[in-house]
Amino acid sequence: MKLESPLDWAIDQFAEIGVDAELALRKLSGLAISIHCWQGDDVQGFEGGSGIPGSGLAVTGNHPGRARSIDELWNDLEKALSLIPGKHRINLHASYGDFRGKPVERDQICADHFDAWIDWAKTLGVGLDFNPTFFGHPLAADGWTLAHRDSSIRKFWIDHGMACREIAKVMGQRIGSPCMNNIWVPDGYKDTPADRHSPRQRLTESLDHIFSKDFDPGHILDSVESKLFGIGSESYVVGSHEFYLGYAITRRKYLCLDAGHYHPTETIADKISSIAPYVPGLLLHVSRGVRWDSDHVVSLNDDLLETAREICRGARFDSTRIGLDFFDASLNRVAAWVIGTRNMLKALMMALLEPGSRLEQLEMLGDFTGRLALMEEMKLMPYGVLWEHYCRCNNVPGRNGWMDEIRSYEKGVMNLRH
Ligand code: RNT
Ligand code: ZN
Repeated sequence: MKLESPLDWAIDQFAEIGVDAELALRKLSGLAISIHCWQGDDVQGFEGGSGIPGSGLAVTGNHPGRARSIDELWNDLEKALSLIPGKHRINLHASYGDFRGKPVERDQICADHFDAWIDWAKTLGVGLDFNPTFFGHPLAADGWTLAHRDSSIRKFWIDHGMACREIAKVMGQRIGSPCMNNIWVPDGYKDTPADRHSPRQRLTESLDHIFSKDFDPGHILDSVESKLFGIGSESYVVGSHEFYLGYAITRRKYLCLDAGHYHPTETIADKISSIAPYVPGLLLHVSRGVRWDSDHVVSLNDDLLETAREICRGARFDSTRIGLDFFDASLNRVAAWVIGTRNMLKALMMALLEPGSRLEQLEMLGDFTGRLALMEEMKLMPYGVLWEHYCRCNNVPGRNGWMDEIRSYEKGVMNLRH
């Protein structure tokens, strides 16, 4: 008797429950993850400034080897991409432009400052996404930008937002794939406000101004991102979930759901099907909050799996953009990208291997015992064999080997940065 290979055996195991594993892997290879550049340098950027004050964000840890220039960040991203199966996208913040050591005001930035990024992305065959940077700047030092009570400060940030849409448009146009331009602002109060209404009205007006120009959705897509609280904005965030939900629905914008931006027992997985019918699309900022919006590296946990399943169940691949948003300076930063992105892909693979119609059928029959039984049995299915196969087919190391590459890159490249 001829012994089946582990791969054939795994494929058979899935076929037995009505799942075509090879089809699932083909679908997986069509999914692009938008990898955030800011894990590589602790959200510092290349403006020569002081990083992220006025953001309500915190990066903790002091692992050596932070990228300090575009070249270093490119090298690190290329290393990460070489260890991640599939074709993906890179997500930039406006503060990561190629400013060549010259100070350029945020309201003056233009596509020229991103030429080098666009050329780099084209060479690698990756798409680009974009974010205006409404923090880490003297005019955001008090934590207020688009909703600032001072109209001249508001104007500065509106102009920044508009400049960024022009840049994103050029990125999408030159690369030939629509660039997602995501707006997140930190604006909020540390303590109980007297007036919750006016800042929200100002934010609406500023956003409407930024979006007043229409662009081809084949070049740029616009999204808005809410938040529950930040450091220094614990009592009130102008751009709350309800604010942006209403805004995105009425203005036909993508809504960005960041996994760390809700109450700790809420999950973005459940929000996808609730919101998707009412907006042009969703952007996910996949992150992992530990007790608070701590932006830990994405782990293959139940939350992530349920989010991946919700994307795959509704086949919402076209209208859901999957972005990552975490920053951990206590780990090797390239490894953080690799671990987080591979986990996102593993979750998507597992979701694509779900026996969807069987589960739905049980549910329709009211057989909730059968539904739970099958869901639990699915947990020990031979996903690992398929993942190894997928990595091999994409010329990247499987479970063994990639960490060795990180260690030698750390020793030979990152540790030499002083
Ligand atoms: C902040 C938001 C936002 C940022 C990045 C750097 O809480 O999540 O998306 O993390 O823009
Ligand atoms: Zn986010």
